[in-house]
Amino acid sequence: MACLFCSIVEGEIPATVVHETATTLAFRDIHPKAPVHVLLIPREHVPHAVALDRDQLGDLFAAAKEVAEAEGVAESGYRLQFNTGVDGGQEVFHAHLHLLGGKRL
Ligand code: IU
Repeated sequence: MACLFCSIVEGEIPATVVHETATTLAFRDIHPKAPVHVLLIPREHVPHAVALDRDQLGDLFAAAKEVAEAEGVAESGYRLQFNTGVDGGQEVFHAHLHLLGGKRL
């Protein structure tokens, strides 16, 4: 089955991209649960967070820091969240780090 986030990486499905590097992409969540809600993903298909290698994890967290600064939430604080597996609430099986902020969560 086609992966939605791979399609976003390939530019086949539009997304509001806010940050990109050689290894990661960050775009706005289509159903934001906070004033700032950005998803950070590895360009490579990895099904869930626990399957990410150390480099991919490091790249995602480095990108999250940059996005938080660019979105103006670095000082006030924000939440970083991986939903992992069905019971963890994961709906899209391409690993993604949620960055939520802009209000008191
Ligand atoms: P989850 O951790 O797998 O539950 O998060 C998936 C997120 O992907 C969820 O917050 C959706 O709103 C979001 N999303 C999206 O941004 N664009 C889409 O086309 C689809 C889901 I489908």
